[in-house]
Amino acid sequence: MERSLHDRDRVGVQDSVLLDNYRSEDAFLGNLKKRFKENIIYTYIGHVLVSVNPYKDLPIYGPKTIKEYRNTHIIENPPHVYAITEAAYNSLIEESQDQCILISGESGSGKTEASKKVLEYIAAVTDHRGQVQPVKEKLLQCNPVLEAFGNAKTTRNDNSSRFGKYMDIEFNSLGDPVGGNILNYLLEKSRVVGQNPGERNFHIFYQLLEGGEPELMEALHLTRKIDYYNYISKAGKDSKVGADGLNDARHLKEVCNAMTILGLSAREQGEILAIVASVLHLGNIDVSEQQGVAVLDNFAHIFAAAELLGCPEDVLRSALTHRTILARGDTVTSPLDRETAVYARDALAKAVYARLFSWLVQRFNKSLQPAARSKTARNHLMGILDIYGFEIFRHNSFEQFCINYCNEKLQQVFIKLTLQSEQEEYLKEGIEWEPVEYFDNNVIINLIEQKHKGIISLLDEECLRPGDTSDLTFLEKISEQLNQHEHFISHKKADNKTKKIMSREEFVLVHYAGEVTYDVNGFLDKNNDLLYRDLREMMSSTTNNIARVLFPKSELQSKKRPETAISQFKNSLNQLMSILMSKEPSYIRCIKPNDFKQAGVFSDEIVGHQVKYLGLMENLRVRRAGFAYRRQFEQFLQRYKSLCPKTWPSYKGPAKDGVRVLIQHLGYQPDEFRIGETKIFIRHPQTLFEIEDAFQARKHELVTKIQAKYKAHV
Ligand code: AD9
Ligand code: MG
Repeated sequence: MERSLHDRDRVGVQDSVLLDNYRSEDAFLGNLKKRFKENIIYTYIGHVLVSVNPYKDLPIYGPKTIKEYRNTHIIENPPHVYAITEAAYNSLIEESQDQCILISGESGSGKTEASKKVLEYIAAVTDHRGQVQPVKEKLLQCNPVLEAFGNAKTTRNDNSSRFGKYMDIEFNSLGDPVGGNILNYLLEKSRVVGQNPGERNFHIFYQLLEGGEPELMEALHLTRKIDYYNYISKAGKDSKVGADGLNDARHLKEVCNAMTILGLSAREQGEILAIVASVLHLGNIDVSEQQGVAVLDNFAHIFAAAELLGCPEDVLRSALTHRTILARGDTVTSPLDRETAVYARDALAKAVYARLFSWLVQRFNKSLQPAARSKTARNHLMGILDIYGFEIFRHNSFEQFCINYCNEKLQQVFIKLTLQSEQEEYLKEGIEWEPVEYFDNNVIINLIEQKHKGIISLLDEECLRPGDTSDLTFLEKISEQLNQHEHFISHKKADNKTKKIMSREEFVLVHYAGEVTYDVNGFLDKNNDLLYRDLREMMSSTTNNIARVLFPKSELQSKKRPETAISQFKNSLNQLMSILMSKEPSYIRCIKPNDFKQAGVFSDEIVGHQVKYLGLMENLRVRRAGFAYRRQFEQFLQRYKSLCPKTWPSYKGPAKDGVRVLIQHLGYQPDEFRIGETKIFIRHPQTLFEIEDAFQARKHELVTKIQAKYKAHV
């Protein structure tokens, strides 16, 4: 294991701040690569952890390593996700500060794995009195269920999260976890009814078909043939076999077991699986057309879906082929044509599944509620954010637009909390300092979310505007109104200026992470997210108890038009931003070393691209241009006072003066430190390493002395 700074040739430096040539991207990449080749996947930029996905199991996790990191300061051990977690946990306990750990990076870079390590660490180091075991167990068991329902195999990642997740863990004043709360963001529900070649639907469908006991399969009217079901086998032969390395049958047992631990009754679990099975049956209901009117075929599946959801078969049949509109108190019912009926069927499947997913999260939250909160002591929260990374596919649609918009917002948090706040802190503390330039992506966020003028407003307007609107009228509108924006390229501008080859159904956004070409097809439909009234009405009176609560009657009675998908997303993201901004953040920036999910392969080009758009070089420059370490006077003095006879065993007087006395005694040169208003700033990590070493030696000496005294006394 990497131990110290002395082994730089072989394993590089553990904090990029220590690189001689810290401005050079090559030096930064070279350092990551050197370490990666030695199976050292973690590197710091100050307190930001950079993690390169090894694509193989490394012996760097588990109880023994956790012990090594417990109660240590971040600088005392090699970089690790445990070190970041320890630091955050420590700050939560010692300084009563709410924390959040923000994990970012593109698809397949290791975010979800990192989030699990954070949780694993917290679970391992808390609750020594054995009082909150059930809470810990529940927190850990949320993941397998959420992954079964919300993750899928994509071309990028065999276990790709297709939803965003923010999990708060609530700690009591003793530092033990007493509860939790999960927020979920925008499940990619289009996947329920179709996937790209080589990809799969959500894991749970395959788990059920592979792992369901014979009686269950019979009750759900399912056969084990995956390619028999349209919704899960459209993507070609890859989807028919289990995803590489995924053991679907075994996972189903884990999922059910986890649900039991989370307090879901056998009845609830049965109803959940019935809903999952109903989706498979819905997908197999064929629709044909006779004289312009949709006709449903395949009775067995209509029957099965109706039974599982708990509605009369004829009601389902009619709701899938008719549409009732309320107009001034009158109801008008008209038959659907084939295309619209297929749309209605798919919309029902997507709505049922996505709402089930949100219901699961709510159900877990109920189960994770703290038993009782103390009236006197405030509990503290540690949030873990694991949300989809930036996506650039060959074909990008509404989903990628939402995901990339979300990443712009997170980059903004990173800028505000790291780059900007770092600079502001120098100002506030009155430390002289030369500002570092960085790209502020606020301009792109404005392009997307500015009221009336931004893409979201224009999209909503097109969705709500009566008359002949379509994806193309939306494109026309944004092309006209945003043509001048430097981060927007319409096909018109592309033709004239950039000579970019774009179809007339596309637009390009120049994201902070790169250019993405979006195809507008489906934007309006997906944003409207329409589910015909007949289907909602039917669902609100089913006898499957869970299905019924997914579609409350109040929704039908509401006169208000439901919010569009993107507006809902925007609001929930903005809420998330304020949650994050109110906490002390820690960062894990995940990097994918190659595009082939392969161990041992480090592509300079692919890593270089991520380093660029994650803003790591800017991060490094800001960090390096300033001071590697800072601490409040009180904390600094408290830790190191024993190193100076004038401050030990006690020091009376302001902490600031105590710090001055202490560092004078230690012989610091004027350039090595600055005294701010509330904190001391130390320029180089080495200075800190030295004082920390001295402190450890002194501690050892004092402990030995006390022990000797005690022995003599006895
Ligand atoms: V996505 O945006 O949800 O598509 P993630 O979450 O960033 O993506 P994930 O954590 O799922 O990626 O990692 C992808 C795969 O890389 C995992 O399934 C593991 O096989 C592999 N991985 C990631 N991190 C580690 C690690 N620390 N050690 C070993 C890892 N393997
Ligand atoms: Mg993930």
